[in-house]
Amino acid sequence: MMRRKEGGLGHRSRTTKSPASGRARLKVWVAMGSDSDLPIMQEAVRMLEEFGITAEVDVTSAHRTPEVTARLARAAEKNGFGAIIVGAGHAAHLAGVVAAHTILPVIGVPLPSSALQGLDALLATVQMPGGVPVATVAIGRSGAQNAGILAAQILATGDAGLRRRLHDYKAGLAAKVIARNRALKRAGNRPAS
Ligand code: AIR
Repeated sequence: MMRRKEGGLGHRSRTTKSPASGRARLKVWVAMGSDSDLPIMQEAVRMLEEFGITAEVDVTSAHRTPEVTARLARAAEKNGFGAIIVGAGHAAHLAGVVAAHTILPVIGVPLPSSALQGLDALLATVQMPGGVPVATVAIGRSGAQNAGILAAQILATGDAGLRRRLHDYKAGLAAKVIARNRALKRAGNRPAS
């Protein structure tokens, strides 16, 4: 299971081989500013697991452990990661700081942990200066979920098996909506109680 040690490497898992290509599969690093962020960031991990992607999770803070954050970000490429998901709340500089130290794609998840309900984190994460991109998703749980899917889509550009799983996932989403619409019609257009 994941350890939630600030600054230390959290959940570790082995590098797996893609049966199709024989190449080492790329992992996704999931970093967050505090263990209080974990209940929401767990959504990103859940999506990655659904697509069979290995996730490693760390708590590391741009403000409280700046050196550790820089070291982990610099090491990510050689440690076998293909994409990075970063969640933080308040004055959320973590995604930008990680992006400053790596050429891997960084997905930022603004978290609603402050009195401003994530609007502060959204602006801090999305408003990056030219040259240092952070692909920012929605505030909170949907954002964390989409960050997991987006990371899978990034890795899928080089992985046919993962592309198939993403096609299946999309087909599953559509099937659910169609089934709900049928149920609504059966219930005479009334919501199920
Ligand atoms: N945070 C931690 N270090 C820098 C920032 N911006 C954020 C965390 C969390 C919030 O501050 O990402 O959302 C509150 O953290 P805590 O540890 O006080 O619960």
